[in-house]
Amino acid sequence: ARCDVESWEYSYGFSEELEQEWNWSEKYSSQPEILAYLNHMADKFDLRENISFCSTVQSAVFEKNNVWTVTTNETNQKYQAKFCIMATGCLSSTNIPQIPGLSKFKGETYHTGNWPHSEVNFQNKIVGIIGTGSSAIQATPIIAGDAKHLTVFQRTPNWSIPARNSLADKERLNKIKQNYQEIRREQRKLPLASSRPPNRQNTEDATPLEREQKFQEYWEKGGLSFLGSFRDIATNETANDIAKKFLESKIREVVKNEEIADLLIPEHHLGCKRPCSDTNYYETFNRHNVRLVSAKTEPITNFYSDGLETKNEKHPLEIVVFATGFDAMTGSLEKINIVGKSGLSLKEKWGDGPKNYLGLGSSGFPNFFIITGPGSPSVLANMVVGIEQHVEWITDCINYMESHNLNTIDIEKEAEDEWVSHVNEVAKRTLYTSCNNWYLGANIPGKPRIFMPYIGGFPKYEKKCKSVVENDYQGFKFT
Ligand code: NA7
Repeated sequence: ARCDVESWEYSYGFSEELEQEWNWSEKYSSQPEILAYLNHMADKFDLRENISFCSTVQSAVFEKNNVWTVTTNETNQKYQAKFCIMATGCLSSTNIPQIPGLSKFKGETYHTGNWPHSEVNFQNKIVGIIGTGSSAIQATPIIAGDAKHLTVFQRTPNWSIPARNSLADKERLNKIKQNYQEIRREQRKLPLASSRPPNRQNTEDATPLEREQKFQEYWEKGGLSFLGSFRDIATNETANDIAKKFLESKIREVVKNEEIADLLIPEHHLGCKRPCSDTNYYETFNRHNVRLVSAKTEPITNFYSDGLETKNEKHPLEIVVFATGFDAMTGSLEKINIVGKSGLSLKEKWGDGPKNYLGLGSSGFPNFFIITGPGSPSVLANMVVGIEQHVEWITDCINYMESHNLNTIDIEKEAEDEWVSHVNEVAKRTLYTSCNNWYLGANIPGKPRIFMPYIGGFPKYEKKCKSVVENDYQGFKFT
């Protein structure tokens, strides 16, 4: 898997030295290179001593004496601290659907979000992949190149734009390095906190020829920036339909079999399910060793010892890859028993959806912060910028508390309620609530349907966070 924001900007900006010494080898780096970068950073800043590895946190409880007690599973070890910061990630709690008979399956199974560190060998194997989101769209062409046969089990097709990954342009990177801080400042002024300014024109203000040229221009740039080809794609149905027609024609140009192309073309609004950025995804369906099975006619019913079954057919398989996504944004937080001031757990409090203020914390949970929590731009902006902005805000807040001898910070309930309704109201102005997506929690059976990330854009959000501080931490209360 690769990042879907260019690597030079999908990287930390807090250290000029780190920025200058690190060289990305590709436009969109792959997982091993991103991991190498993180390891380099851990060494450079001597972080390993402060990390307790292989620790699964079981509970975090706010005690009467205003400290958090955190307990880990493996060693049942307890840690105490004044502040508890959750950096558990938006897409880290994997979702494996409850398909009957899975325990009977004798072959190998993997989840794309929980991949083994040792190599998985697909050579000459009969493989099935379940799902057609971003992870599957990236994995499918690579697995197809190795496997004897690959069956892609598709429940809902997704829109995907060629990433146009390439080796890094060294000259361009050197220019960026000369001006890195300035570029990063400019980046934060853009809705997605990423370097490509969207086109400010509305689709219907352009002539058909201008539209075609603009779509082509953004399509050639590659990746998710296609969504910025016109400013109203995410909000206006007609504009969205026009963009979809363009992408449909691109899929049909590549996929030779018309029936397969029909199955690969999504119905939902472009952007509603997070679009994907691929390398040779559609081309893969022209290969002789790849088959697409659509749940429209052939839903998966169960596993058996040698494969899985769909409505009318048995599919013998040696390896099954679950590319079935995540319990996004709240999953990892709710797996931990987080108990606040009144003895209520975060999971109980969030039973109807994640009640939060600015995505930074939740009322009744003092001295408790969440990095890129629900209610913040998080997954709808450059994640690394979102993380750094939260780290800066939380660090400043802790410094403020320490320098003013303050014991606790909590959130006013009214401020929280107002923020949650604002987040929902902004989302309703877009087309992003019109389909079943993980932003709404709609991929997890029983999860409340609430639009979780803040879609108002990174600059507005950052401004709000700053103004809260300038107004004496408006919406927060201290003791
Ligand atoms: P996604 O985007 O949530 O995709 C999961 C896929 O798995 C999606 O196509 C689902 O179909 C499919 N799925 C889930 N459960 C089932 C069952 N039971 N049967 C068949 N198919 C199923 O996860 P990814 O890991 O690809 O990407 C997550 C984000 O990571 C991505 O958006 C980027 O931001 C990075 P559905 O659409 O629900 O019908």
